[in-house]
Amino acid sequence: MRYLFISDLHLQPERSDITRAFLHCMDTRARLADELYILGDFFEVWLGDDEQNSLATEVINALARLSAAGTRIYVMHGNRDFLLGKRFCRAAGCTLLPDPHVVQLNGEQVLLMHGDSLCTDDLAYMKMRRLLRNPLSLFILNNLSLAQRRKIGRKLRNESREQTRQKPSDITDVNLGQVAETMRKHRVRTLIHGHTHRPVVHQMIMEGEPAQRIVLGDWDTSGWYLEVDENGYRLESFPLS
Ligand code: LP5
Repeated sequence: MRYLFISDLHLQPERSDITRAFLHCMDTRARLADELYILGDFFEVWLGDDEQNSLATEVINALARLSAAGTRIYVMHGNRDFLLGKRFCRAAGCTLLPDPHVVQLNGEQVLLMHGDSLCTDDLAYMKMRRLLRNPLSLFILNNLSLAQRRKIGRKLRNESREQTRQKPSDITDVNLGQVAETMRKHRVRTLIHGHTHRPVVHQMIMEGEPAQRIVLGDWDTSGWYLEVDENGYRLESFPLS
């Protein structure tokens, strides 16, 4: 079986180059995959499935075509698009995965996450995450008008942009103790996540055995994907033009 993983595309009307690269990827590389996994922050900001614009329509149609062509599609929430819901998934022909989620890839149990919940040294973010992601907040957010959500979303983005600039880079990366604990808890030797925008394959030793943490890249000056098949794991990038 062949699997394709992407995350952190941050699709937005202002970056038509990223949208073009994504659509091309869906019509080419993704067609060769049995399963496509989108591990969060697919959109720059997703304010709810009632948000209708030409970008959303184009993306939904591309996913629906891919799904109809036989590739199973799985989507996980990121910190920018956790309001992505059932209506989007139904239209796009994809399945929403919980975070974390364990899948079996060619016989190996592999843990999939967006990655933000591993950044436990970022106390201000952790506090905000707990506040926004509890069921009561989600209920309230989902029942606000689109205009109110837009206003709050803009405020959060601006505040986050300002604060992230001032945070030391080790604070905004994953906590390695949290990584080890999470991998142990789920009994896996491979973890795939995005969020930190630091794409690399970390080889590690866990309990005397080889293990790996594969960090997907964000799509900005380059596009990134991870391909998995019988020959192993390949993290690849290509220039965005
Ligand atoms: O996204 P990224 O990688 O740049 O930064 C993240 C953390 N920031 C966020 C916030 C998002 O960027 C913006 C959220 C988009 C809105 C989603 C839609 C739902 C909106 C609700 C609609 C009703 O996730 C950033 C991390 C960084 O990753 C690295 O891990 O550091 O976290 C922060 O910057 C959080 C700040 O430290 C704390 C912010 C306090 C916000 C106070 C806002 C007050 C206004 C609220 C009005 C109700």
